[in-house]
Amino acid sequence: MEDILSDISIKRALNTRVIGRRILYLPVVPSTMLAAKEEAIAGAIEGTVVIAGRQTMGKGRLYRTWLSPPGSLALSILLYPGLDLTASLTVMAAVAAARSIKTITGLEARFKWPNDVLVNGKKVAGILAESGARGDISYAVIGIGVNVNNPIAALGDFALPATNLSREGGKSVNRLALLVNLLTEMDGLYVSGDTKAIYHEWRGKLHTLGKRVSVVSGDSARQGVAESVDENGNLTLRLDDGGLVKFAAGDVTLRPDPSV
Ligand code: BT5
Repeated sequence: MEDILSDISIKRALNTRVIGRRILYLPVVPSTMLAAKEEAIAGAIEGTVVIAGRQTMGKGRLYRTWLSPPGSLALSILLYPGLDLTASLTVMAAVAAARSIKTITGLEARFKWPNDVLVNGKKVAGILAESGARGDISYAVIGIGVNVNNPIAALGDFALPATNLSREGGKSVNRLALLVNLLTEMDGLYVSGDTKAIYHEWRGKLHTLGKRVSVVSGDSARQGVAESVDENGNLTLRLDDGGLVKFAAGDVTLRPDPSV
């Protein structure tokens, strides 16, 4: 399979039911999240996928930046899920990413709550779920960025060290094959709607559980042991005084506990 991304090469290699019914490949774009939202506002069909050769203003959570230079993968999927599936989209995308990484590179991916995909303890991919509405139609956009063959040194230093698939696997990775596999896995999970099974697979790869962490929300931080996560990705933290606090995935950042 050639490693050339284009509307045609992707469409030709794809055999999915919902995700990828429409493919928009853009060589350079500020952010595929914004492009996918514009598609939603214009009434695009469910399963529209926007893929970028590179992004100039890639977005992370909480107004952070995601760098996606050439050689990486950056895509956003437009969905019109019911309320039942909306909360599971980040978990679903993480599972799809881990499966495709395993299939295409043989590497085992693990997750750092709530949305980081790690290989050998370093961040290889990030997931961002956003939602909006056009009139009374609610939409969700799920963004996935993967470091594939892009040089890591060029990214700079992050709190959580970054890596890419070619470095971890020792050889360059065919991005088209990875993309097609990722969309196919996501399609299977989304169409199945089996949130229980998806959650169990995700939880099994969650390296955060049982660890001492600091949960940062705005200006405040709480320390404790990450005790459990529920099906919607909410984390329960066991505080040192024995109390329990629950955190929603959307609005917090996880750091190692500075006191250990
Ligand atoms: C994420 O946010 O990890 C979600 C990233 C989602 C990116 C995709 S690409 C396609 C779509 N279009 C977009 O514009 N976004 C989505 P968060 O957990 O907030 O992590 C962001 C943090 O990761 C940054 O503050 C950096 O520390 C670090 N970072 C930035 N670029 C990185 C990279 N390429 N690899 C590893 N870490 C990175």
